[in-house]
Amino acid sequence: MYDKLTELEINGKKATLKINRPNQLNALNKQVIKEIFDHCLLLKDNSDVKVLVVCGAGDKAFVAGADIKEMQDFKTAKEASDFSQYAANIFTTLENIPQITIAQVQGFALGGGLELALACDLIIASEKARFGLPEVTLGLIPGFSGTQRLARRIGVAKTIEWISTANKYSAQEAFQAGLLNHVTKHEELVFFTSDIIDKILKNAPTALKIAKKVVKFGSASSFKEGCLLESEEFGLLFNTPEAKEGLAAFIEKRAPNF
Ligand code: CO8
Repeated sequence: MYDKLTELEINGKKATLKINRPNQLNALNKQVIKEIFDHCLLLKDNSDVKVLVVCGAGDKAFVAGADIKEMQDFKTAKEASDFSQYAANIFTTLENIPQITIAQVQGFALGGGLELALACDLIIASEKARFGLPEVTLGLIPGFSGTQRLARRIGVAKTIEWISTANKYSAQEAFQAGLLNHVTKHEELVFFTSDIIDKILKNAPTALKIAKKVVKFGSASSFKEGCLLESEEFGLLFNTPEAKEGLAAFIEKRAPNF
């Protein structure tokens, strides 16, 4: 029996996944990665939960990267490469769960920690957060799909600069680069995130899920294929009770009851 290093708390339509190793700045070891996977499987089949917040315990770090101490024990290139692929697949599972996911970043999001945030739909950070991919200082490169996800989020040129300089960027700089959805005052981070969640939860649940699915699909396929799926899904939604209620509520000048 071992202690859990993560917590999944479900509260009605909202879930919170906390990485809980504050003494190690929430570094991602194999156990944490496996627990993230287990939580994703649970959420994938939970149609009551609409929003997931991913956060790190303590005030100092969201996640300070993959667990460097554990990585040092890797014996072969294959072991390292297999772990990289395993974790990258789990981050893709997280990316594709039906819930809208929000990384709530209050401190360091470095290396694998930034890669975890990148697997979330939105990133909201406090002004104290720091971002970066310092792997080259260890003689490595990002290994949890950061080379790919960061480039898709902020562009190839900035990504190569971020990786090759290993700089740590302030929340303001990360916002300006296009990484973040919002920067808040440190003490307002949780409140601000809750406010966004309340806005999301007012809307039609099936439409939320389908919107995420279509945007994600389109970002990995051609414009034409994305538009085709959008039209198909638009048609399917049109026949749902939620759409009938939403349209009727507008005409009747009342709030919809989803
Ligand atoms: N892994 C393991 N332990 C860590 C990590 C980490 N990434 N980060 C911090 N810790 C530990 C420290 O060792 C220390 O533990 P202890 O008290 O037992 O010595 C504790 O957390 C507190 O950390 P510090 O004393 O270092 O705190 P500071 O305030 O002095 O510094 C920093 C904070 C700047 C965040 C510093 O801890 C740091 O630089 N951490 C490492 C950041 C980093 O390089 N991250 C990238 C890691 S590599 C990676 O993520 C690759 C992902 C792909 C992997 C693919 C697998 C095959």
